Amino acid sequence: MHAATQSSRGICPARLAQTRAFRARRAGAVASRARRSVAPSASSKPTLYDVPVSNNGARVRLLLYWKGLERDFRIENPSVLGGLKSEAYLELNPQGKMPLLVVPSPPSVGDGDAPMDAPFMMALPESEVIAQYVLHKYADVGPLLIPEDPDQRALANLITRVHDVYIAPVQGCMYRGPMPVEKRAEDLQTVKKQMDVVERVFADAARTRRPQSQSLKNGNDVHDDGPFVCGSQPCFADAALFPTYVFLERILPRYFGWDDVFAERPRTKKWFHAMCADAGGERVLGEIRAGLDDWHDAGRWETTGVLEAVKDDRFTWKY
Ligand SMILES: N[C@@H](CCC(=O)N[C@@H](CS)C(=O)NCC(=O)O)C(=O)O
Repeated sequence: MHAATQSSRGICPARLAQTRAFRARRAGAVASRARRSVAPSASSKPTLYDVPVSNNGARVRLLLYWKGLERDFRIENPSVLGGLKSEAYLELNPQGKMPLLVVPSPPSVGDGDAPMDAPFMMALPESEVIAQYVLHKYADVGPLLIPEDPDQRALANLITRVHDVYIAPVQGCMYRGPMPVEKRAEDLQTVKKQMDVVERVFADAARTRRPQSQSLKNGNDVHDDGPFVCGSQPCFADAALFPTYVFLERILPRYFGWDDVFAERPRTKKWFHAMCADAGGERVLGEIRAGLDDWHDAGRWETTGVLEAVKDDRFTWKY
């Protein structure tokens, strides 16, 4: 399963042509056919539908990078199915959002390979659900990325929850539109508040590590100070939070005039820099920043009305 022999890059030309033909058929398929034909073709690998700039998808990609699982998954742009709002995609994820993981059926004994039109086993949307699936399904591959200490695990879950419930739903205020100026300002205020909440959780996580480290250090006031959410090793919470902070760190100064998104958030700052220095983090950083630069070059912040909104001095834009 972990061998690279079925990688789309290593696939034989005949199979590649077959796969391409299959994908072409699939893109034009009507919804009733999509459920059958959307199976991840000949590779029988799980397929992650996602694009590089997607912060929710980057949570899953980062876990794959950290675990060394990249060759065991295919990553496809949802455009191969006609886009997020196509019938074929909505059949798999009625929310019309990415990421989406399509897990193929296991090949039957003696098959050798999955048939081209094999039905998939499950279509799994929602980045946190996919993340948890990857963490548990591949628990024995690479680092565990789940804190063993229950206190640390609870705080990792909390930071993930704060991200998913309070930040991700309003992050669009930074780059989507048109949007009523009042709503944009209100959502931005929420983003600012939640950045403070995240800083507090970082502090709580460090505090819960302190007694153990103190005893290890013979009572000195030295404790495990990170830099990651749960200490010296990254976990799933780092993967959930970091891609969105790549958005915040790039967009808020550029378009909303913030001087420093980490001012008065020293723990978050230290964490962010550690994540940027991490090989997997650096990779995700590059993927997302390149996507944001493309958006910039395409004039996204003009067309969505962001630049116009921040001229409205009835509201606070710079925190
Ligand atoms: N709760 C979902 C949110 C997914 C989400 O909003 N994805 C964005 C990309 S990061 C998307 O698909 N946006 C396109 C759209 O909403 O049309 C998750 O965590 O997966």
